[in-house]
Amino acid sequence: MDKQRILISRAIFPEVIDKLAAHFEIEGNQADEPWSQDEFVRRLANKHGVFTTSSERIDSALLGACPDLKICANMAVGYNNFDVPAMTSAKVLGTNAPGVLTETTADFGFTLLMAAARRVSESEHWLRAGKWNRWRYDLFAGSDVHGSTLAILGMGRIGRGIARRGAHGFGMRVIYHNRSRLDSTTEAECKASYVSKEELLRTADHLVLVLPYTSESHHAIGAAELALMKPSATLINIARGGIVDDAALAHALREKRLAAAGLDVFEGEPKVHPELLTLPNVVLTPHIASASVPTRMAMAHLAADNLIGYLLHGKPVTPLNPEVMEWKKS
Ligand code: 8YV
Repeated sequence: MDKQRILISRAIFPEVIDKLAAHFEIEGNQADEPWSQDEFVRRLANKHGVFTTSSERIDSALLGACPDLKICANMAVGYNNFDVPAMTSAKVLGTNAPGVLTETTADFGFTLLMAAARRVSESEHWLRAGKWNRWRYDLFAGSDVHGSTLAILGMGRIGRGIARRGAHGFGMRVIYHNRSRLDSTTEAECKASYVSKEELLRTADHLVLVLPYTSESHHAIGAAELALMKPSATLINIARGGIVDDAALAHALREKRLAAAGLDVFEGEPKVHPELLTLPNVVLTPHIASASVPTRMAMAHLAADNLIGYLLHGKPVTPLNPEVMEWKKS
């Protein structure tokens, strides 16, 4: 029997390519060329599966042009790049990569929190610019992390990882808001108390965003929400661009309505709002929260295992729309 055909849309670890090549006929993109959506669709038109990152969009137009497609395996826990209802209608399975990146991403949430609160990037730039000629009592004095109030918006796996770090490692008081409240055992493990979104914003010393991006969470933090926050507070976004109104955030940071921010994700990334680039009180990183070598490797292997599991055995590891499996394409 002929091997099934898959597209790997971006450069990826060679060992993951080898693993997939043992089972499939592969078209890859190890040169990591930026493909237009048309180019992506053209290459996918005769494939049975695709390995995606969150940069590739799976929508109904693409699905209509790819009649053989059975599975899209995202190397990401977030899947706002997938139109899941359209995939379900087209009998195309979607899979994501949950679990394997939880702790690494929670580590990075804390990295940004510490860096923003203690003004790490700002002070390093100043030092490198040769401006350090003497000590001063208030030199880059920031806000404390230990013992402060850690507020988490979105309390999935990563949110809970951040809560545990804050409560157990830094003696922080942890509050959270989520679509649904956690059970009391999980709340106790995380030492986290459920509050309304308004109380979360008003009380936060450090607010960390870890919620998925959907039409409801678009601009969940805009000018009105920022106005509720303490001027001494910090805001950390490791979730998705578009959850924060970046223009409103830049304005609040410039006006010192908010002390500092740490951002790993941006509206329209890799473009960054030009005003954010000019502000000293924001730490900016290029969507690297899950980027430890072991974790990126685990994410890539999980996406590959989903392709192999589904296309060869009908058993994906982490399906998003498992109902598709009942009437999958032959
Ligand atoms: C990925 C992420 O690195 O998993 C996610 O949802 O945002 C990141 O961990 C990125 O999306 C690449 O696919």
